[in-house]
Amino acid sequence: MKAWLLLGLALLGVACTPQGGGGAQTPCPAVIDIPSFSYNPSDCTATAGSKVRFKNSDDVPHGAVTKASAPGAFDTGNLASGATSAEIALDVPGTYEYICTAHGSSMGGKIVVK
Ligand SMILES: [Cu+2]
Repeated sequence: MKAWLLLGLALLGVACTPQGGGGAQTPCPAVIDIPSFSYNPSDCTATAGSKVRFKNSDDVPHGAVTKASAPGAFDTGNLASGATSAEIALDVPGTYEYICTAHGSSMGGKIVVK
């Protein structure tokens, strides 16, 4: 009985071991969508030199502006419902944390540029 319990715990331990580490890394799409007071995807990875746009699919204005910690700055300004931003060049590697131009840090996301 006790041996089975130990075996079970050992198997559970193997099953819970992270594979590869670092967690899920979603590649950034060409357009990051803003469907409803959130970014989709809100956390993605891009290659240095690539470009991204933001599209507001919500029915109120949203946008995206980098925090001061970002290695490069961007600011889409407020995007009206249905509007898509200009292309944003992601040239400098690092973590670009951003928040909403209209709603501040209550909406946020990040792009990791490698
Ligand atoms: Cu917003």
